[in-house]
Amino acid sequence: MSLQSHVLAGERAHPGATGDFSWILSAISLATKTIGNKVRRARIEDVLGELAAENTHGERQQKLDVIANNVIKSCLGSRANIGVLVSEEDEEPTVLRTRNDGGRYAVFFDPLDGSSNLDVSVGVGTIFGIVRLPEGEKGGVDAILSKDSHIVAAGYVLYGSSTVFMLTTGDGVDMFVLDHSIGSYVLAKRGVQMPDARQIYSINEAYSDRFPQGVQSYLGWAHKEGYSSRYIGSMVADVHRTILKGGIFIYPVSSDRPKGKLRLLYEALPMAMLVEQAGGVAITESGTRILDIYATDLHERTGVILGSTQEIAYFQEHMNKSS
Ligand code: AHM
Ligand code: MG
Repeated sequence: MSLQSHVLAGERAHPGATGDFSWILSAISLATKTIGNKVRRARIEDVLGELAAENTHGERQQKLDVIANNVIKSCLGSRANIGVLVSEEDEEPTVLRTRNDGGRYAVFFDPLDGSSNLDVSVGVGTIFGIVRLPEGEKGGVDAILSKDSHIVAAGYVLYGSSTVFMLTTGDGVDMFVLDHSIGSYVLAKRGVQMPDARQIYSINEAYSDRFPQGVQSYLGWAHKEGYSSRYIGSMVADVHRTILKGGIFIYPVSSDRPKGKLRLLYEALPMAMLVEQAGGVAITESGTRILDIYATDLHERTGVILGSTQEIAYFQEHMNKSS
């Protein structure tokens, strides 16, 4: 079954569905196929490497960050039910239309996460979350930061040895793989479930000395227990492995990054929704459920700990003991 027919079938099963999702998801599907193609051809088309300029967060942008951002914005920009687009690459949101003019949804995205790995052909990905905007007059940033906005779908596309699309609309996680011969995402697994336990941790351990005491204590314990370490440094690839094989992914706050590195709206929240829908847990180091955090700033950062239920329980024991 293709992604398109899967989404349409899901909508048909819900009386009163407006077809909004199929419109938005078909735009995301088209955008990610285009980005995947660019990623595969990047060396040939000479679009690897950094741009001379930094983005608004003071980070060096890769040429492909900008290309991927433009692709998504042009695909989503034509969908009449989208009110606002929020991208990691743009300081300001793109406001397309107000809620009263039919802009029922906001889409958050990181167009090309892990892009600094592109030069060495490591898997990178696109992350997105779809948020239903509250009724009323509000539009733009106010609507997104309102406590009445709810994430209703999330997903990522991993451009790896195969191109994988993981999607949740709140009813489990489904995995699609791009069949290049027909140009469609085809359903590979319905109802993906994360294993409850697996002795693998995924963290940039070189920063250990700067992590909170509880994180250091957890790592010391995991060493003694014989855990394995797997860290690609590309969130989509690390989270994808964690969902399929189990284990724990940790990007905590640190003394030099007191708010963490990863972004709440377009990295942490979509991944948290996927992980929970796959039967896992997604929290901050203080134990707050990521899906319960409301952003106060579009580009807000947060610590991210997600993974198998048992592994998160072990992690929390160490955090609680050290607090
Ligand atoms: P980016 O959005 O600028 O690509 O940064 C996010 C990436 C994640 O993919 C990954 O988990 C993390 O940065 C790796 O950071 P570090 O190199 O500090 O381990
Ligand atoms: Mg990113």
